[in-house]
Amino acid sequence: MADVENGEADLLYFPPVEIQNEAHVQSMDQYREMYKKSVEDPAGFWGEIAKQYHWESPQTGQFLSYNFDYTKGPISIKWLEGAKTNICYNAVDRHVENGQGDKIAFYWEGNDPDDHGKITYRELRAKVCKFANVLRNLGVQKGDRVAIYMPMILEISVAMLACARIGAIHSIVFGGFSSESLADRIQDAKCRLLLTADGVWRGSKLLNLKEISDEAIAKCRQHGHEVEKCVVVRHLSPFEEQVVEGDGDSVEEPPAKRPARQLRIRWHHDYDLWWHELMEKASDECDIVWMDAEDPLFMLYTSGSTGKPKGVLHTVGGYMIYSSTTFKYVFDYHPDDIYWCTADVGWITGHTYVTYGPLINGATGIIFEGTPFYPDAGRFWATVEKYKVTKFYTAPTAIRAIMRYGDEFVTKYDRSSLKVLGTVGEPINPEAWLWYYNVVGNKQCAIVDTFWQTETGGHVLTPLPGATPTKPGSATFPFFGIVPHILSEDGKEIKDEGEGYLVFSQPWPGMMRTVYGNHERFETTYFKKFPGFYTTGDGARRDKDGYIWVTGRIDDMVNVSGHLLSTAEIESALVEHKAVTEAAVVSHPHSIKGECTYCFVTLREGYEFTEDLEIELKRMVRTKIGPFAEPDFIQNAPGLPKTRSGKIMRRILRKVAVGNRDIGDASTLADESVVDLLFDLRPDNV
Ligand code: 6R9
Repeated sequence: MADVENGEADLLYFPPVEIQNEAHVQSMDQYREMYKKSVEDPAGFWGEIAKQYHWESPQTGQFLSYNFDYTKGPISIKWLEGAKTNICYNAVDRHVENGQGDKIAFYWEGNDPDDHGKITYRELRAKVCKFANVLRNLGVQKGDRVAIYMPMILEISVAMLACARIGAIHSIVFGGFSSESLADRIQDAKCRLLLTADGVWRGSKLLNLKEISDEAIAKCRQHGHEVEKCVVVRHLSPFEEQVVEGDGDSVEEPPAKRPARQLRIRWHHDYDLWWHELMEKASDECDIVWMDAEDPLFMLYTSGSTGKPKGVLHTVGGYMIYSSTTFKYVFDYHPDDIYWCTADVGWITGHTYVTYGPLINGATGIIFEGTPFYPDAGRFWATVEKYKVTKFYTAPTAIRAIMRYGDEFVTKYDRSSLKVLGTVGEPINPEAWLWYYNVVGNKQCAIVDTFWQTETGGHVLTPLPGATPTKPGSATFPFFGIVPHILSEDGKEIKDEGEGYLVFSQPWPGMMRTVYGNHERFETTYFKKFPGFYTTGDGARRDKDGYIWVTGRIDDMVNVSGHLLSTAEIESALVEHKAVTEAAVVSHPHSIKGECTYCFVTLREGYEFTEDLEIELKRMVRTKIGPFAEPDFIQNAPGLPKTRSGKIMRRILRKVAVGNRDIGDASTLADESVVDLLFDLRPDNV
């Protein structure tokens, strides 16, 4: 067991010699030299890297033009404007043309360990071409948005690449979101096409994605937005289908592979189409649409502090260069690697480090449908042994959850293939870091704690496996091209040791370009707090050795198991319940999830706070947002601590949530007695 208290966490962990000797970057001196060039001459540095990819025609405008200071005009970021390329061509065709067609692009590992598959680059090219033709036949054109609501199956990457091939903008919605969240995102992006699957097993839970999709389509219709077609992958019912006539629609009740796993889905002849039927008829050759480097590639929604999610927009050229370069250096990629990122493609980590980054490098990756606990808590390491995984990337919340089951689930599997172990999504506590290092990595692996965001497109603070001495819990230093600063509340730079707001002063190729359909929101959210800087929304501390430690969100955002949720979004779900007049949600520490949500609800006259109501309220949040957003704690709050101007003092609610009566200065409160009452009503089970 890691001995955090005895100072193990304060030690420096140096790169293992074998990793260092074959690494792309082998020392801090080499890192510093490359870093210096990347920030002093971004056009030279990235221009050199850009030569590795195929460009159909050279850039015509400037290599880089930008404005980070809204007082001087609109915020804009442009890399390689005028250059024509296609990310699908670079991720797939290029490798086939270079003689790598027989290399495995992905292994697919199903929820059930007996379910697996694989696809070579050549086969992937054929599938992508077919589906790109399907999209074209359905009338999808360059610039159209396509919604994707799919599980972790090969088709999700095929769908992304097919969109990219013809210049359609994909908008993936994570399979754990509710029909309401899906409908909101479809409408915001004005998608006319939805791609989904019948359903998926996650551990021992069955998710009927088609039913959720149907509900979302119906909700869109109620709001006057028409989803014209829904393409459904037959995933749980791979064999002969049976059609049972229903009332009006027909109900498909196909025999499942395993009898216990039958899934009934409703079939709507006006909009539903089977993926496999469309694919059968489509040609496996499809022309590439050459895109401007600054054309949109995809949008991905992330929580906004006002409650309404933001469609983060990424563009083709910069994202291509950045996703692949961070992949190459941060995982120290070599052609014989077997790389596994456990993230769902529905999140940015899956976009950049399951699909695009690895494929652009020609890597062999794994798409994993299951969970870390099915069939048991050894699943990750059984899978590492099965495929001889060399580079592994997961979230601290998964590490903490697995740790609880004891070391044996890890040590009984052969992990000697592992070289680099990555984490992402939230700060990793030193204890989990040390367990990952000592037990999983057997002290033979480099740990890379990678800090980044949906908005940054790829890693921005991270160690490099062959170069950076690491400290448990620190994301260490900036990646190439990233210029971090720590600012105080009044915008003063904290140069040496100290803590404040984490911001960046220069653009990098993979950063977001705008919020889809709302450039003003982009400017306000990220650029108005400190003119001239991109604000991450996170706090950070620099220690005496210059290491950066990300301390967590400083806006009204909660990071539950690595998923960012806005407290405002949960509050608005709660007040939709007829019993609730007001709600205030704060973050509460959680030993596995990192953080969880603690909700205060003020009830309407005539309603009583009961266990049933608590269950109903939790369900309300599940259905409005998604199962992963379900609150852990709900507390009755006859009143909320407010300032005289009516602002809820969340700082005080956070103290109530953890039962800490040391609430500090409460003099600005309109009514101080409310605080004592809240402490008295605090449930015992917290
Ligand atoms: C990639 C991703 C972004 C937020 C980010 C921060 C937190 C991510 C972290 C980390 C500390 C790390 N975060 N990685 N905090 N150390 N290594 O997770 O994107 O879903 O947009 O979340 O996650 O708070 O601002 P996204």
